Amino acid sequence: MHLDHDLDEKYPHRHTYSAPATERPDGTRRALRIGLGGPVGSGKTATVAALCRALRTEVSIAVVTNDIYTREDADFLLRQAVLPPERIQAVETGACPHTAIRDDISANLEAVEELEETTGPLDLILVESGGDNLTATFSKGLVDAQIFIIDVAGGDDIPRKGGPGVTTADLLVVNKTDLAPYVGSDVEAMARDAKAQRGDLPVAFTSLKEEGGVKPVADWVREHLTDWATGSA
Ligand SMILES: Nc1nc2c(ncn2[C@@H]2O[C@H](COP(=O)(O)OP(=O)(O)OP(=O)(O)O)[C@@H](O)[C@H]2O)c(=O)[nH]1
Ligand SMILES: [Mg+2]
Repeated sequence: MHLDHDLDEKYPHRHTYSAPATERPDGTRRALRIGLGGPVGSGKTATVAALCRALRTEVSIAVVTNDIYTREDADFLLRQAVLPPERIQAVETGACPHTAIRDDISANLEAVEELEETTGPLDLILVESGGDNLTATFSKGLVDAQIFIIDVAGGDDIPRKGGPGVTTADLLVVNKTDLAPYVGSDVEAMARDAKAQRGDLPVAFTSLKEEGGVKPVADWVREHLTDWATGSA
């Protein structure tokens, strides 16, 4: 009796996606997919908007947003006209945001693939998760790299608390540094704690209210795009 097989059929695995193919049918490299996650209100959409403005003349970009019941973030990006409308797709998760980026990624994969088909060839697709908690991370079947965004107003003990986003994201962003004096957050202590949690993994400090404030994140994305294009990522 094939017990394992029977169980597989009865309880199909939810993590059934393997890493997506990195090449298009014509042999060229598909778009680099970067996920942006982090707590509610930390500045994910503001970072996406600033990245689009910084990079849209250099590379071909599209965006997927995730909200629980609405299209708020996609509508914000449309109002801000950061990209042509056909390059912005909204996914309504209808459940905890991490479910749609980690457990059942089918709606997000569909959105990414549709963007590739209808607006491609693309160089970069940014996937913004709905705001969640410190445990939310993206499936490696959905994105090639992930950015975790926290902010100084959420409490300067967040890096010390760790969790998979803070500890393992390819880039940790500490946003809203302009607010640190007003909320009594110690940015240097956040940097020390982040270093202790992450070792050599990079951390960027941003204030998106300042002109060019997204530069450290944009530079990191540029580096990844170069590695991706040469096949070393
Ligand atoms: N002062 C200050 N405000 C910021 C900064 N970045 C974003 N904000 C503001 O913070 C609020 C939340 O920003 P969003 O970009 O919507 O945050 P989000 O992480 O996308 O939020 P959800 O998608 O709802 O989880 C908005 O009012 C932004 O204008 C910053 O660097 N400094
Ligand atoms: Mg948002």
